[in-house]
Amino acid sequence: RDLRAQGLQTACYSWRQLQAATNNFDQANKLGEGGFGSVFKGEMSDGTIIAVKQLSSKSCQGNREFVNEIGMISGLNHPNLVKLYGCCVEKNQLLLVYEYMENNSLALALYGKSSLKLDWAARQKICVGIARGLEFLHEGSMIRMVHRDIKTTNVLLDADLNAKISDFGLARLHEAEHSHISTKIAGTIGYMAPEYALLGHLTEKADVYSFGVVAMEIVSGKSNMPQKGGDDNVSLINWALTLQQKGDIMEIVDATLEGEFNSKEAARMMNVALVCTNASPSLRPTMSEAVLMLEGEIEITQ
Ligand code: ACK
Repeated sequence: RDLRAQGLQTACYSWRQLQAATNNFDQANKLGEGGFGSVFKGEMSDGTIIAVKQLSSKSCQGNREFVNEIGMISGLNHPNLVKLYGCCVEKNQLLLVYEYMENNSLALALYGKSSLKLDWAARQKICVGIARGLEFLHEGSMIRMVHRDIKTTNVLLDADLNAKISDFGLARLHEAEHSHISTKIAGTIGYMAPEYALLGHLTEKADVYSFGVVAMEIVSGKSNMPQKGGDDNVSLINWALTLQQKGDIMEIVDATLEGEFNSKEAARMMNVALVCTNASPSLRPTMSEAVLMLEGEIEITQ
């Protein structure tokens, strides 16, 4: 009812269809779990492989994010955004149906046990892909949007290692030309822009900051997620800034890849990461500038 009231246009799947596709939500088909519930792999009768996100409980928060996610991305089409095929709201269930991403999340690719070997070319492609997806969200369609929760677990990789942004549960429309003050701060520690985390100032530049953290992780192979019991949430950024001041920023690059190191690509990604994580939002580039910087089309000025 909610969805129709909002005039949302998205394909509706029947419960029976999704039950058949996932073999009755068999645990063997479970791709993983998030704060919202579980994700299952499925195959439709026409052979399309899908990922089905099932909301675990009917908590108000989850419900709101579910409806928000449909509202935000139904109809958005971009090669660097995970495609929402549709949803199912039958039998008191809330299910979202997405295109299936063969190579799981970027976090898993970087830090998982059976991590993919991502060479510099792959890392550059992933970094540019995320930047293009965000550029599209910010300025490429009729609506302007802030994702609010860009991090390595919310970037998924397809069979060809194309990066696509997922999880739009926290996304917000950019309502005004000027920054808007958010009363409820939501996002992930380690990725949140300081002006947003501390003051609630939400603009596209908050996503630019989170993107910078992700870019730094892609280059360094090190996570910026706070460690349990750790006391420094922004260790990676602090480390990079210290190295930058000393003039040896390249020390941060992933040691396992140093041998096959393409210094131009890695240096560019690292420098983009640094401008994007500038403490002052006005000194961060826009995402279209970041794309051009990554491609070497414009100079990076700190
Ligand atoms: O890193 P992962 O394997 O990739 O673990 C998470 C888990 O579900 C919870 O979000 C995976 N996941 C989410 N959406 C998709 C999708 N469209 N295709 C494949 N895996 C997905 C994600």
